[in-house]
Amino acid sequence: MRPDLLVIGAGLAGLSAALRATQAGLRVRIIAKGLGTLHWSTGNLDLLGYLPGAPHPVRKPMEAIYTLPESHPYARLGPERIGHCLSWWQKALGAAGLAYRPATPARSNWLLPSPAGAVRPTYLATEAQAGGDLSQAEPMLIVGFQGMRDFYPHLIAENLTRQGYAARAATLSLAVITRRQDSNTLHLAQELERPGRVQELAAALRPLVRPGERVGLPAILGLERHQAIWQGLATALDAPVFEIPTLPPSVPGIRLHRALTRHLEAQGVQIQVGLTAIGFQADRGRILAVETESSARPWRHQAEGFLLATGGILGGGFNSDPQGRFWEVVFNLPLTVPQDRNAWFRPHFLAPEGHPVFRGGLAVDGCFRPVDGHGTPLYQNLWAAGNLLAHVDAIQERSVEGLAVITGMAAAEALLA
Ligand SMILES: Cc1cc2nc3c(=O)[nH]c(=O)nc-3n(C[C@H](O)[C@H](O)[C@@H](O)COP(=O)(O)OP(=O)(O)OC[C@H]3O[C@@H](n4cnc5c(N)ncnc54)[C@H](O)[C@@H]3O)c2cc1C
Repeated sequence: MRPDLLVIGAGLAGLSAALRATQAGLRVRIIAKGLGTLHWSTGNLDLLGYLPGAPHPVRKPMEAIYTLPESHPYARLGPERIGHCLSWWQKALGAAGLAYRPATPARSNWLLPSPAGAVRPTYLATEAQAGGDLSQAEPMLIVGFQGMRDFYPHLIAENLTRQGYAARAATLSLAVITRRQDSNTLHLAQELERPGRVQELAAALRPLVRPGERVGLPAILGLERHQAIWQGLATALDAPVFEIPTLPPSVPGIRLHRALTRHLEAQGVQIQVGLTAIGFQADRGRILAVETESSARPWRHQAEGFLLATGGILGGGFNSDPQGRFWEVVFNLPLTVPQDRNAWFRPHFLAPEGHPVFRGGLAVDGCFRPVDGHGTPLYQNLWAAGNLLAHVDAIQERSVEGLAVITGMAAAEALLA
């Protein structure tokens, strides 16, 4: 059946837009080349962690939004609308089986330990990661596993201690969880779901934990039965337990991805991964169909409205060539990225202002419709959201998930109006 809305891209922006549109009664279909980049993310929602050029994390992101340039998507929406989107999303995720917690005092950022022992500002934290709150005084015991790649408890504890947080480290044998030599975080999370494993892990941890300590572990505490495993371990240890996100594959990001896609599918949304959009058909300012690659001729997907959430250069929504040309791959929409390779980067790799290429993207109007150089919408029934938007460097300012969720929802609300 022809959908009311065809979403192109199954990352956090596309999924959040689909969630909002479905709950308003639209028939939604999602097509995507791949799964999106949620498997890389911490599973938390970063709203605004750093302001350009400022060395310290933002403590009050809603207040900091007033200092952003007018063209920034957050500045255009304003803190009230952003707050509304976030509480809606938090409720929807709760219904999908994933609980998120805001920090106290209200409308402030959590400061949580990163996998390098740095301080990571985030706005909505998973319950299991919130236990690492660095504003709490309880000392931390960071525990890793010998042979586990990319998680070094001594490095984390040393870096936290240097910044004034009470932390020490310990290492257990990986054999406590698995006999497999080449395990990644996903395998370990699945191993911990086997009967009896949590009790075995608690027995190995118990002699290490001192009274009053909280225990920080890599984020591997279960995939499907995460809540039961995390709480079961804390009960068995009689100590608070928290997760620290790891390098990819990131188990909390995978949990978020699964919760969202299952929730959408249960509401009748069709999600088709493996379809690469390569072109479109339009007539008199309206998109009629999007075309995807197939072995013979392109496959046409018709809908009333279209929402582009293909994620910019990292997600695959933009492409570039060695001459410096940068283009949007589905609708060939104009981009604000400098079309001269020499203008992409500043001379210093770690320039505090960031690099122009990362701030470039798709310019939209107040309703999230892509516009031409004069600010006029190019198509009446095309909207865009997520990391392909212009005037924001989401990785530098630590706003990746916030930008995806908030603009995804706001674009869906604009098309519903
Ligand atoms: C290299 C890298 C670094 C990252 N660093 C961080 C970080 O530091 N901090 C952090 O929190 N997160 C990071 N992330 C995670 C990521 O940016 C966010 O999780 C995510 O929120 C972006 O949302 P999105 O929906 O806009 O885009 P994406 O998640 O990128 O989704 C894009 C979707 O569009 C699809 N698509 C693209 N082109 C086409 C096409 N032609 N036809 C059909 N479908 C298409 C893709 O397959 C995908 O489904 C990183 C990701 C990458 C890849």
